[in-house]
Amino acid sequence: MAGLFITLEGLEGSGKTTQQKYIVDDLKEKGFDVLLTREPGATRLGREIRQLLLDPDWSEMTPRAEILLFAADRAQHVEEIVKPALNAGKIVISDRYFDSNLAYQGYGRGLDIDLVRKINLWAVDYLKPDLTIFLDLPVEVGLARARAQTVDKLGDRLEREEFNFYQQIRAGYLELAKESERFRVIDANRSIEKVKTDILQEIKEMI
Ligand code: T5A
Repeated sequence: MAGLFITLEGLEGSGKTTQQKYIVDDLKEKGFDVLLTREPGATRLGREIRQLLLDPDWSEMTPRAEILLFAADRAQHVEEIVKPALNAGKIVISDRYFDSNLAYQGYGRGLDIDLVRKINLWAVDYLKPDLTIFLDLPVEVGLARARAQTVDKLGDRLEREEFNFYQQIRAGYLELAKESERFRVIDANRSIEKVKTDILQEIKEMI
């Protein structure tokens, strides 16, 4: 495909949303055509799925159902938004992609990683990112940041999970990063400015 596909990964509160605008501004300034998108919920179907996934009322949702709902959102997202933009030569920045499924549902819920990977690769028609920026920080810092900005301090369905769930996710991301050359691990427990500088440097090198 003609474009470049960059994904942002990390725990709640790691700063993905905060950093997006700097990335987009920087790339646009350099003359690139950029598309910013996210998971779950970038498409019409995805917005419905997002409601189901984050609503605390769905406490009975099983891990397998959860994987498949995220994968369904992703399948629609790739076909409707990501692939057309890449084919048009754009740089696509996605806030989360299938590594979230591997980290949260695979490592976090303790499900078979290879199976979660297979489901996801099939769902996205084998489209892998060119570069994945993992914003790493201690779980307690991320959750404190995320909870400080939600009206309901208990948070959404996933934010109500135990501390240990997030520790497994963080360890899972670090494991994924070790296995794959497309990952860059950035210390997100620093000032917004410092994190921004490192992210922009990684993207510059990639381009
Ligand atoms: N999920 C998702 C799965 O389980 N499987 C999947 O396959 C997928 C795709 C999505 C949820 O779904 C899960 C993961 C999530 O639980 P979401 O609402 O999209 O939920 O939530 P998040 O992506 O987690 O978004 P957050 O807003 O919680 O995290 P961000 O975007 O990483 O953090 P951000 O930028 O909003 O920052 C949070 C706060 O911290 C401050 C910001 O100002 C903000 O107040 N901040 C900093 N403060 C100090 N220093 C810094 N360096 C800071 N950077 C940001």
